[in-house]
Amino acid sequence: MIALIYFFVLLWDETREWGFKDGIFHNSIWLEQAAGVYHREARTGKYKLTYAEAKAVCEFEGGHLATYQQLEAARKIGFHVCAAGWMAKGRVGYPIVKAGPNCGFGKTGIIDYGFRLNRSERWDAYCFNPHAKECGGIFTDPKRIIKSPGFPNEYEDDQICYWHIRLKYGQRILLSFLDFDLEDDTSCLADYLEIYDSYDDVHGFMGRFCGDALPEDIVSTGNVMTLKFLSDASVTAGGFQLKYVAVDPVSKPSDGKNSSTTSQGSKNFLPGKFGHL
Ligand SMILES: *[C@@H]1O[C@H](CO)[C@@H](O)[C@H](O)[C@H]1NC(C)=O
Ligand SMILES: *[C@@H]1O[C@H](CO)[C@@H](O)[C@H](O)[C@H]1NC(C)=O
Ligand SMILES: [Ca+2]
Repeated sequence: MIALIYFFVLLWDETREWGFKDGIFHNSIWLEQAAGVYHREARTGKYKLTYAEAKAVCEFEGGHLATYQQLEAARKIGFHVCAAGWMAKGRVGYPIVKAGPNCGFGKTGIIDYGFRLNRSERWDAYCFNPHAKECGGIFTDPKRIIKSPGFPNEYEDDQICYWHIRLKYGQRILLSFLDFDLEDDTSCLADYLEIYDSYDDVHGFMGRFCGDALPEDIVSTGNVMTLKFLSDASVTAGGFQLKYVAVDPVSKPSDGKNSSTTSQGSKNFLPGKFGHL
């Protein structure tokens, strides 16, 4: 049931319309440009972390809760997340770069909920960790193999990896799974791989996978994609290996009329349509 809900929660929003800079689509976050600040939510979803839990999430990854100043420094270089999270000292807020009606009350800046008296309230977390993470990465190569940590050996417990793929504007990303074996449970709450059609793990949810069935190919709608792998505290498995390749824009043959739209916006996954490059 939960898995079903996940599959239907496709959160589209205006972030896809963000600008382009240096040929790169900037729609949100990013580690490489967010000065070590990043957003985390609980494994069970949005707004589930108490202050103590938020702190533990960041510390588990070798960092700590970001200060207001660190979050603001990140925001100034493009870090934008529409989700309130704990900061250091029990402050709560979120960074808004681009004003929008659905987020931040039309304001930009750190939307500040202040220092919370009740630390049992549940929010997300903003962590600060300027050091490299132990798994994951940011890839801009036109093709690449992505493996779970240690593959072909089993992955470890308590792993959190984010891979952000960012290709040239106009390109799309075709993901094909080569090997797949994660701890199996019906809702994929223990270990899972999630795919987002976005440069963050908030928007554009495309699927959550576990077990040993090889998922179908997945094609992004834009030039960015995020993969998130989590393992819980017990039971591991063989892990996964997948490859992505850049799909260049198709120059539209005459469809009868000149459509100004590209394939963008179509929510279809088109495995095989472009062939495997
Ligand atoms: C603190 O927040 C939690 C979660 O929202 C709530 O259950 C609890 O009653 C609050 N405690 C106080 C003292 O307001
Ligand atoms: C499509 O656009 C080209 C140039 O922009 C034009 O020459 C051509 O006639 C157009 N075709 C149609 C079917 O509108
Ligand atoms: Ca596990």
